[in-house]
Order: sequence, then C-alpha cells, then structure tokens
Amino acid sequence: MITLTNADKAQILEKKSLLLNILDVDGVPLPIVSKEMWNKIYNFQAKSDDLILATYPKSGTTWMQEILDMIQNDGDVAKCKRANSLERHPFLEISFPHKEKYGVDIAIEMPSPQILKTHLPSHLIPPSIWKQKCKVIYVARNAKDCLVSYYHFHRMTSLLPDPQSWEEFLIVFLTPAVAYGSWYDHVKGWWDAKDKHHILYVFYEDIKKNPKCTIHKVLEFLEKTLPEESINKIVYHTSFDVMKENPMANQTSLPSYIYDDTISKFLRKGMPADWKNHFTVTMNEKFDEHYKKKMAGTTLTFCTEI
Ligand code: PPS
Repeated sequence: MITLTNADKAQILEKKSLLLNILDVDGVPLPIVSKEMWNKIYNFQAKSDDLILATYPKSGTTWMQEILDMIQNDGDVAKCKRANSLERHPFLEISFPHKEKYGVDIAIEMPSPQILKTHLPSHLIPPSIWKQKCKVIYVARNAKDCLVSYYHFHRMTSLLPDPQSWEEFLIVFLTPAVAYGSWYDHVKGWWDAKDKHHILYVFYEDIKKNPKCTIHKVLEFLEKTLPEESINKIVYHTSFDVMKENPMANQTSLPSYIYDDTISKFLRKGMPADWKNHFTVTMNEKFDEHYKKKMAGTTLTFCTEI
C-alpha cells in the first residue's frame, strides 16, 4: 500500500494544492499565508534570551511548553494558568483565524525573556536565532505515534485538510504532502543541527518514561535550579491526566470551528504505542521497510513503545 503509483501521486498532489494557505518554501509545505509573511518570519530578529521550542507537529510541543512555563515561573501553577498556552508563547509562523495578529508579530512585541514555539525545520529557522546563540529545545517523537496523532489532529481541526481515510493519510504522510513536510528530514535535520548550535534534543518517550529526569536535563540546559518540591509540582501539573483537565492547556478554549473536540480531543491519548491500535501487520511491515531506508546512516534512534 505504501508503494506509490502515479495515480496515488497525482491524487496527493491534488490534495496538496487543496491545502489552505500552504506555501512551498525550499520544498517544504508551510502553513503560511504569503511570501511576504514568510520573509517577515525568516527575518525575525531574535533576542539572545529568547528560548526556542521546536518540534515536528504532534511531538509533545504543548507538553514541553507547559514544562517550560512551569520552570520559568518557579513551579507556580496559578501563573501558568494566566492564559491559554497558545497565548502564553508566540507560535512563530502561525496565524489563527480567530486572532488578529500573526505569531511573528506577537513575538516581536512580547517582553523578554520569551518562549517561542515553532514547527520549522532546522534549515528554515530565522538565522538571527543562530546568530544570537539562542537556546533551543527540540522535542522528537517516534514516527508512528506522530503520524497517528497528526491523523487525528487533521480530523479535528479546520486548519488542515480532511485526512480522508487512515490508509490514505498514511500515504500522504510518507509522500510527504503534510504541512511541515517530511518527519524524517525534520528529526534528522535537528539532530545534525544539535552539534553546531545550543540545542537540547529531547524525546517524547523519555519524558513519558521519566518526566523528572527530563525536567532535570532541561533545568541544567537552562542553567537553573529549583527545589525538589517545585520539580514534583511540575511533574504533577504537566502529567497527561492533569493537563487534560486544564482548560489553559487542553485547547478547549479555542472556538470549535478551529478545534472540534467532539471529533477528537487535542490531548487525545498521550501515550507511546497507540500506533499499535492503528497499523495492520502489513502496514507495519511496509512502514518499517520505508523507515529503514529513510533512517539509514543516522545515529538517531527512537523507541516506539516504553
Ligand atoms: S501541536 O498541535 O503540534 O502543537 O501538538 P503537540 O502538542 O506537539 O502534540 C500533541 C500530542 O502530545 C500529547 N500530549 C501529551 N502526552 C503525554 N503527556 C502530556 N502531558 C501531554 N500533553 C500533550 C497529546 O495528547 C498529543 O498526542 P496524542 O497521541 O494525539 O494523544
């Protein structure tokens, strides 16, 4: 099924052209309204104390955002409930239809130190981020769970096209005709970038396995210390079950025409290996074959279950 026929490709290209506000930048489909807006994003002037949170979509961005906000606010839960996570940290390249301002415009106005969220691949990051030697935290999640989560996200959001069937979306993901392009290029690009820049590369599965250990790594990277009591509070407040009930983190405050959580929740399953509930044996074999080819030659490895 993953072997693409010409008819498959034509169908996918047709779907790609149906994506709303998708701009092809250097071969990567980005959900950006215009070339002018892209120029503004690419020329964004970062400040040296901006902290960048970069991820491929559905890799645990919102989770790490909550962890970072809790760290920045010394474990003060009330402060972290000051606004929806989308308001707390500008999303560099995104404009939400219910908002007047673009992420980059909010970022320009936001007082320092700020946390900036992005799904951009490493080679499309505004160069000022590297020039200012900003710290970057990259969260990566295994491809199978990312794909499943992205599929359900496409179902529930009007920002992205209808994924059609699960089988069809799997092909679209691998083509790759999804927003932000290839998962492989994204995770490998950032993996290579970590040797040249100030990047902490974190895995979703590791946070799940041992959240405290990841929080310690993040603290060390940020050159910050917190009392054990605050760290315990962060572990609790950022656990899936607690975040799921937190309206400032679970995205239920967004209009339902943007995120329709009667179709699928934004905080949906929150665990590794949900792919097992979606992949057939044949799909899995084909996927593994494709994966092996694409990941050949990299030292980057992932856990697909914990
Ligand atoms: S987005 O739209 O790209 O910003 O989405 P993102 O936040 O990167 O990813 C959403 C998935 O992360 C899961 N999530 C969590 N998992 C475990 N623990 C916590 N606290 C947590 N918070 C968010 C969320 O449930 C989505 O994954 P799925 O597999 O769909 O549940």
